[in-house]
Amino acid sequence: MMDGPFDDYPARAPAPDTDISAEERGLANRNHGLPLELLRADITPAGAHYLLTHFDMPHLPDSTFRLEIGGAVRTQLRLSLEDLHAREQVEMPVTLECAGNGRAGHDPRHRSMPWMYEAVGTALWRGTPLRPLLEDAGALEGVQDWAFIGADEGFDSGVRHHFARSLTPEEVARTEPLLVTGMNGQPLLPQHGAPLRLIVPGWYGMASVKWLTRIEALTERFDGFQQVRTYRYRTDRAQAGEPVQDLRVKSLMVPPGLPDWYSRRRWLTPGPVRLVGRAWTGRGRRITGVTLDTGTERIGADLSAPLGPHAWVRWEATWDATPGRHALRCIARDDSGAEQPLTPPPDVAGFGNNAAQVVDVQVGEP
Ligand SMILES: Nc1nc2c(c(=O)[nH]1)N[C@H]1C(S)=C(S)[C@@H](COP(=O)(O)O)O[C@H]1N2
Ligand SMILES: [Mo]
Repeated sequence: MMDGPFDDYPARAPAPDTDISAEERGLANRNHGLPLELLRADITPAGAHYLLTHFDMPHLPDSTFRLEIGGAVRTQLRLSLEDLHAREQVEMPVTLECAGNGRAGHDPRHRSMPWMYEAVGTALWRGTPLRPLLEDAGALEGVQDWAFIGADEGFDSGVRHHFARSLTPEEVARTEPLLVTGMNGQPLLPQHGAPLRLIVPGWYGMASVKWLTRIEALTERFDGFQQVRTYRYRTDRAQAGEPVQDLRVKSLMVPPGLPDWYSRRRWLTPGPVRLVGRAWTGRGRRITGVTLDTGTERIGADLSAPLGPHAWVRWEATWDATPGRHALRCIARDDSGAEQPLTPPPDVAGFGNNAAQVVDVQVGEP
């Protein structure tokens, strides 16, 4: 790895699970997760939605904000927030998950944001569909990619860049992204990309560029850092890898009983326990089942109606808790036949870890 412009850049060698670096602690304090007990809410309160911000949050006052659409287009556009609000508005529940969610479940672990299970949330996003706006700009012959460029800028691996991602015209047509100015009935909060962000339904969160200020039509494929140097599935660092895109099937449960403050281990009394959680998947696929595995039993969960084609479903199951220590797992399946694995899928950067959550519970007499 290059050092870039900095002296004494900290080592990013794979770390054993016992060794959390000061830099990882710094990232974990800037980027918080969803407290898992709030999985009970259909829509995640904006302040509890997970956050992942690579650089510094830019300050973009509403009155001077403009979105530019340029590059290989017939008509360059420069839109104010008023222009964007005057267009068709839609509101849609979308489940967002960070591609690095579960990274800390790998051993050894890639040094980055050390997520366990909590980098997921479902908000009601409000905005205008992207595709008609791109049609108004009009792609010229030979456009292969649309680049979405955020106002935030920094370094990674020695490369200075704005956070930016791209979608091909086919990916735009398939995912129907939104240009979002509202979240859960309120204006977008600064940490979630105010005043304007992209939301790409069904994809991991990196595609949903925050603080979006420029869209550019390109006659070649976009080669920005966040597109080609990271967010690739690799089992070896030397590989080019496959791009990280669609959400993998996954589920979580609200940890039952009473928590221990430090270890987060759970304590409950014997008898029936109602377990609740959420399950989600990508590409508009449907969750077909969730199984609660208690170590000795496998219990089929009841599923609620999905909130929308790109949002999680609620599941519930009753477990007759018996005295002793148990490892509870929930395992979801979708209509492509995919099912969550029990161990993390191999990936050198810890992307796409959809291994079943394990909740350690102690059942004891009251
Ligand atoms: N401009 C910009 N957009 C960004 C990011 C960023 O750092 N800068 N992080 C991405 C990543 S990795 C994720 S997971 C989501 C997180 O969105 P949230 O913080 O609103 O939950 O935003 C994406 N969009
Ligand atoms: Mo992310």
